[in-house]
Amino acid sequence: MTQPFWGPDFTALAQEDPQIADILLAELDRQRGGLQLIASENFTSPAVLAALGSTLSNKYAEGYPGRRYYGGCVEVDKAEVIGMERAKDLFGAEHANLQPHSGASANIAAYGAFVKPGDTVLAMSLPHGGHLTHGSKVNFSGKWFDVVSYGVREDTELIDYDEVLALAKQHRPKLIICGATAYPRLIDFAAFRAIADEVGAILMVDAAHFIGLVAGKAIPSPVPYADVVCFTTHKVLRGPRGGMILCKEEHAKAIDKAVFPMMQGGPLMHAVAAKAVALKEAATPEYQRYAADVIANAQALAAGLADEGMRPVSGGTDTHLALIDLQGVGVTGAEAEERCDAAGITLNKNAIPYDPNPPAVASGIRVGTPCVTTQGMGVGEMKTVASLIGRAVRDEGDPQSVRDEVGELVAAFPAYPAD
Ligand code: DSN
Repeated sequence: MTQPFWGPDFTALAQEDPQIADILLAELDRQRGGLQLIASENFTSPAVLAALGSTLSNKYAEGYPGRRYYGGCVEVDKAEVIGMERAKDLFGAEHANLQPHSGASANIAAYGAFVKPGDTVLAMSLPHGGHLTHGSKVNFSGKWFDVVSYGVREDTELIDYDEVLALAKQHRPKLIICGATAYPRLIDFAAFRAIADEVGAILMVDAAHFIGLVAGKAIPSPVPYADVVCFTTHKVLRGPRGGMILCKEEHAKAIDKAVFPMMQGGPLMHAVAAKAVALKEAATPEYQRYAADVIANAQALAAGLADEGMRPVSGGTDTHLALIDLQGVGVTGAEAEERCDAAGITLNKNAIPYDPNPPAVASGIRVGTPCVTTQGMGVGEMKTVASLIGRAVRDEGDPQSVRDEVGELVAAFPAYPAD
């Protein structure tokens, strides 16, 4: 095989567009130079990046393998078929669609396949950890559907399955959604299946946050229980930015038609190929160890933050993320995000259940361990990370001294090492 001319160096870009080349290099420095604790981010592999930066980006391929609306799809067809087969094998799914451009696009397609504007949908409320696309009034989901929300109990901060059942019986939704962006605990998919069956609803699992843990066999899978599972590919799963859908064979046609032509035009074939690469990586024993380590690190980080006087919502985590209530240290989420940023620690402010503050201020932060675990950090380092966050959040001393220690820590576990 000949060496592709677009090989992984910045020379052509740096010569043609130094402004953008500088931004790419500065962003690489930023990712390497600080602690990346956004629960929905990861460091994808050089192989995935190579597929993303490939000439597959040039190809229009509206349709599906063997049924395209353009000529010249012979090679991209192969990539998509390989990716679909890998997804079905990895997750034990009957059908896979790799074309959604994002998690939100995947969710729009699932709505499109199963409900019509005005239909009733039951989903987790955003302030309790759900997602914008689960019925927020500012999102298509809240504008087009009659969305009823369930939340977590105030005393346990866990999903109240009795409330979900009661709401389902009262409102008879056509679609029930489970899955969240800031819920640190396992979701009982069997309970949701039983509730959906009781009222004759379709069960959609938005697995964007935790699908990588499922791929690594570190937590139970929603696939046997759900009619449809939607997710992003760039979180714990460590693939390219993008979305994916798994479903039962009986729903395959409806899902495929909802992705294209209802919701999208041409698929991003470079992203589809990169998803295939990530799925191959996720099928390895190394990835399974990684997924288990992500959870062990999140648990160690939550415990370390509790030692710093910051309360993990629900008492801890079963997954890759912890939601931390800062009311005990008298700092808002917005202040904490800003102070951590100044110290080279990237995380996000986050509403906690029953939050007295508005979302732009928030009483909590969300921390996740996909990135630091990819870097090779373990539970020992999580104690250090917790202490650095504690000093930054409490604004003790000079943020530069925390920043210097962050720099030393990440230098020992470099993201994208040079060799
Ligand atoms: N924005 C993602 C997150 O950070 O959880 C969800 O879409």
